[in-house]
Amino acid sequence: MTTHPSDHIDAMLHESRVIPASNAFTAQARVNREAYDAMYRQSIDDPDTFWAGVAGDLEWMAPWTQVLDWQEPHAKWFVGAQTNIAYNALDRNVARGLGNKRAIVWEGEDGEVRTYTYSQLLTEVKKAANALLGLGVQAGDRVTLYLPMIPEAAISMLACARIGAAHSVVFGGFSVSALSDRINDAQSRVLITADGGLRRGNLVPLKANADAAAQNAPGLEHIVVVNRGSSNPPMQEGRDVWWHDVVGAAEGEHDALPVDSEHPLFILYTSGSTGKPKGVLHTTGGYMVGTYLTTRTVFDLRDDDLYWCTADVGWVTGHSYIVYGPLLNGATVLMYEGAPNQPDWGRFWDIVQKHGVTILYTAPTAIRAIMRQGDEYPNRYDLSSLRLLGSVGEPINPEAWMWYYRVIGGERCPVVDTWWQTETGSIMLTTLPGAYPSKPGSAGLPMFGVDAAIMTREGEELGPDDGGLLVIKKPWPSMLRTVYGDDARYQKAYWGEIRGVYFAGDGARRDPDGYYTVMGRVDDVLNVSGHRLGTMEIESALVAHPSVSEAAVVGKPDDVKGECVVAFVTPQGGQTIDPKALRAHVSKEIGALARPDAIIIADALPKTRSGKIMRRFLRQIAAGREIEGDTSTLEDPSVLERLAAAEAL
Ligand code: 6R9
Repeated sequence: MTTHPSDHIDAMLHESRVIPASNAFTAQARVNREAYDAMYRQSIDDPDTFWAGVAGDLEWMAPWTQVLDWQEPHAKWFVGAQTNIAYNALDRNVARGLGNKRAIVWEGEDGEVRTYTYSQLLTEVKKAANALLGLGVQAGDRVTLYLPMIPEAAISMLACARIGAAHSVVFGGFSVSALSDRINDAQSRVLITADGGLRRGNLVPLKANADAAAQNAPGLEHIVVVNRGSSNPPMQEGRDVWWHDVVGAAEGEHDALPVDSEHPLFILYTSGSTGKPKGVLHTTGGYMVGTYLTTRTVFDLRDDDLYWCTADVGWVTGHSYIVYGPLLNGATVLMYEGAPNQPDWGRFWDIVQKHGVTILYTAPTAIRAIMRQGDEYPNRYDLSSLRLLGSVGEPINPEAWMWYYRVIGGERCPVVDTWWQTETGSIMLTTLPGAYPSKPGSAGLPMFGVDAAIMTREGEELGPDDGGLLVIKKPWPSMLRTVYGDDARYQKAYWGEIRGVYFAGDGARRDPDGYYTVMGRVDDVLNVSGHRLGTMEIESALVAHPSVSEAAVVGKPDDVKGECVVAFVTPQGGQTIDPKALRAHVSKEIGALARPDAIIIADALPKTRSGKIMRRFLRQIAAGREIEGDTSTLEDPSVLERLAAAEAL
C-alpha cells in the first residue's frame, strides 16, 4: 500500500462502489430494510414508545414514570426507574437458561485459554463485589481500574456496577502521571491493577506504575492486585491486597443493588481540545438500553455467535462492545490479551480459526497494519467461520475496506463501519447489514433515535454533498450526561459550539442517499491508530521539559496509523533539545501512544501578531506540502521557510 492518506480522503469522496449483503445474509437479517425504515421512523417520530419498547426487553426493579426528561443540555432517561446493568448482563441471562453458556472465552498472549460460563462469571462478579464492599467501597464511589486485557477487567467493571460504584478504566498504556491525574480527578479510594500484562512477550509493569502513581494520589487507600504475570511485585502492607486473596475469600452470594436509572455507571477520560482530558460520565439505564440494542442489531447477533471485538477495555469500544452490549445480549465474547503480531502477523487469524469466531469488530489501523504484511497471513488460516465484520475508531479508507471485505470476509461477510464516540456511548452511524448496502469509506445511515445533520459553524443545516460539521439534533439514551466535576465544560464543549445541537467535533458529508461519510476531527484532537489525543495535552507535556520553550503539535497523515504526531519545538534559552530524551519525556508524561513521530526544532513558531500559533501552516509543513493560504497575518512569515527547510528528527 503506497497511497497517501490525503488520497484516501479524496478516494472516499469519489468512491462510488455500493456493496449489498449477500442474499443469504439479507434473507435472515435480524433487521431488514422494512424493519429498519419502520423502526427508524418510530424512533424519531415517537421516541418514547420506541425506547420504552426496547427497554422492555430488560429487567427493571422499579418502572419509569417518564421515558425522557430533556432540559437542554441535560437528559434523564427512564426517569425514576431502578435497575442494575450487571444484574441484566448476568443474573437475568442465567435466569433465562444461559447459565451454562460461555460468556467469556479469553486467550492470553502466551496462548493460555480461560473460559467463564454465565454462571461462573456471575459467581466471580458476586465475589469481586463482596471484596470491594469489604474494602469499604460504597455505592456512589469511584473505583479506578488499570488492568491488562484479562477477564478480571470485565469482572471488576461488572462488580463495580453491581454495587453501584462507578468505574474509571485507565488504559494500561497510559503513564504514571496520566494514571495519578485520573485517580485524583475521580477521587478514587481503590485502584484495581495487576502485576503486569503481556505485550509482545514482555510484562508491562502495571503495579510498578500504580505504586509510582500512588505517590501522587493521596486519597488512594487500597490497591487490589491481580496476579497475571507471577512477577512478585512488592506489596505495601495495609494498602495492597492480592485479588486472589480478597476475591478468593469473598462470599459467593450477593444481590445486585437496584440503582436509579441515572445513577453513574462509569467515567472514561478522553482527550478534548484543551490540555486536560475530560471525564465523560455515563449513567445506567440509557447506556444499558443503547448498548443492548446496538449490539443486537448492528452485529445481527445470534445465540450461537462467537463475537470478538479486538479493542482494549481501556477505551469506550471495550466498555460498550466487549463488556456491556454483548453480555446484555447473552453473547459469547472472545477476549484477547496481546498484540496482533505476537508471535507473528497471523495471530488474529489463528484466533479466528481456533475458536471459530463468527463476528469480528476491529479498527482500520489494525486492518491496514495487517494488510501491509500481505495476504499470506490470512490465507494460511480457515476464516470460513466469519459471517460479519465491523470497523471502528477512525475513517476506514475504501482500499482497506475492500481488502477487509475480500481477503478476510471472502466477499461473504458484510462490513459494518460504525461511527460513534466515547461521549455517544453506543454506535450512532452505520449501515445495518441486510437492510441497506454498504458504501466503502462511508459509515452510512443513522442508528435508531439518532437525528443527525450536517451544519455550518453558524448552525445552518447543509444539504446533500456539502461538507460541514456533524451534529446530533436530539438527545439519545446512551449519551454522556456531563463531564465529571465540570458541567460548565460539558455545556460549552458539546452543546455550546452550535446552539441547540450536540457538536461531535467531526467533519462529515451526507450523500443524496442519506449516507454519512465522516472525514475526521475538526478540533485540536488527533486520531492516532484510533486513539484520541489532544494536541494541547502533548504540547503541555513538551513544554514541561526543561529544554523546551514553546511547542506546537499537529497531525500528519500516516498510512497505517491514520495520523501521526509531529511536534514543532523551540529551545529554552541556551539549551539543546535532544529528540530522544523528549520522546521519552512524552511517554513518561502521557504514554507511549503520544510519543511524537517527528520532532522539528525551530527558532520560532509561526504566530499571528496577537501571538496565536497558526497550526494550519504547521500541518502543511508536517505533510511536506506547499504552503497555502494567507501568510500576511503572520508576525514573521519567513519562519515558515525556515521550518520547511528544517530536518525532522
Ligand atoms: C468509538 C470511538 C471518537 C472519534 C470520533 C471520530 C473517530 C470513530 C469512526 C470515526 C470515522 C468511524 N471515529 N469511529 N471516524 N469513521 N467509523 O472510537 O470513540 O475514542 O471517543 O473516538 O473517533 O473522529 O470523533 P473515541
